[in-house]
Amino acid sequence: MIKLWMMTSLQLAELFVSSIVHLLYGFYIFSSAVAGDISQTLNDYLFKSNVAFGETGQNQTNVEGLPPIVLVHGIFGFGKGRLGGLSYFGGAEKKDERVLVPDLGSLTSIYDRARELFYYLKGGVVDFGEEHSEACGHSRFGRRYEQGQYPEWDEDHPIHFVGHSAGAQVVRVLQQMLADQAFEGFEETNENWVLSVTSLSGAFNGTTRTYLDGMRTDDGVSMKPICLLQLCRIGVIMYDWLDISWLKTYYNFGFDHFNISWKKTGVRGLVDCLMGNAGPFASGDWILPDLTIQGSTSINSNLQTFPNTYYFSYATKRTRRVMGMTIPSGVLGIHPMLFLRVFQMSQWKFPQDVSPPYKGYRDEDWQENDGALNTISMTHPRLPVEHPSRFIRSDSECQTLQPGIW
Ligand SMILES: *[C@@H]1O[C@H](CO)[C@@H](O)[C@H](O)[C@H]1NC(C)=O
Ligand SMILES: *[C@@H]1O[C@H](CO)[C@@H](O)[C@H](O)[C@H]1NC(C)=O
Ligand SMILES: CC(=O)N[C@H]1CO[C@H](CO)[C@@H](O)[C@@H]1O
Repeated sequence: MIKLWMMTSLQLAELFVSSIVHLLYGFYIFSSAVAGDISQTLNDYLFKSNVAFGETGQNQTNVEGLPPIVLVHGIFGFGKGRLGGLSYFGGAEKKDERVLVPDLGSLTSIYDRARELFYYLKGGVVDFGEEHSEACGHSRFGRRYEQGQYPEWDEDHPIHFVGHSAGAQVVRVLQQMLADQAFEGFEETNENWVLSVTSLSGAFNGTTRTYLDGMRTDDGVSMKPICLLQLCRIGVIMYDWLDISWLKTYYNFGFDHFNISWKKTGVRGLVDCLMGNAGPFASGDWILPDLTIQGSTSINSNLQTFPNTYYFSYATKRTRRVMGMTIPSGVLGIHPMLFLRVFQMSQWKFPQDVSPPYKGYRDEDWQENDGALNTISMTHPRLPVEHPSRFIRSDSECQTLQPGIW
């Protein structure tokens, strides 16, 4: 009894600490974006320079030139134009106008992101597909992209994709959709529309962090009743229901196709969402279920590594092994928000009483991590079948590039 009580209070304390840390961090990002914008505006106003800032015309495409590079963000990520002048990719999109940074929603599912990404590039109204949208209870059609960012996109004008974290998986799903001709009205798509995929800490095989944040270990789809993700769920529903337009242009979770706004659902809709009868969290059509080991396995079972595409992946870790134990690699050099998670993930053990997510699962394989993902998940797709790969320590080992292998 006392032991149970101790465990519960320890868990509550942990929940309290992690929610405060995450809230503070979110607030810090948000306020630095606002501060950045204000100082930029003041600057422009005080020192009106005769150099044109920002957009240099609408010439984003260049048929003769090199293929564009599309940077795909991960969870809680955002594209160009969100959070004011802040850049998710450290300003990479400012270096060249052929670098594109789409905004795919920060908590939307991998499937929905891949659909959105296609129309962002090709242009048109986002079509989530009839079957999927019915199953998940959202509108079939989403945002309209009047002008695609790369309308000439096809087999002869392929694109380089760079995906961070969940973004890497989004690109793989998109490539499979292209191969499967899954976009109505675009029957000529194929896998060779993708010239290369570069994954930065890609979430290929899921992450044990999802369980620490509150996903259930037995199914990998639903949440525990009390956890960080539940707080996040309530926050997101309120944010979307209140639908304050300037806030939403600033930061958007990407659930507009679920019609959560009070203008569309009223108070009853809010109650329905909060009770878990409607919305993305009810149907599981959001990012976390896609990032559990079970979720990734089910996505991966339909994804191929294609022979003509170049695949690169960069894996990261913030742990080291000391006397058979995996521990965080240091106090400095790890972001304070991630430190606790690096530690927790390095100690993570799958509960004994539920069946492991796949045959041959071993806790020690999953202990190396960077606070968000397990290193083993980042190198190449492995679940449910291992895809071809070659481990490279330094770029010099990789003289000639070879397609069809990670
Ligand atoms: C856009 O590109 C075309 C051809 O590449 C060029 O002729 C035109 O001047 C460019 N326009 C702008 C606004 O840069
Ligand atoms: C959401 O609202 C739009 C119109 O505002 C409607 O066309 C669509 O069917 C609605 N979707 C759902 C899932 O209720
Ligand atoms: C961490 C990891 O790689 N886990 C597994 C991913 O999937 C394959 C196939 O089931 C396993 O062999 C890996 O061990």
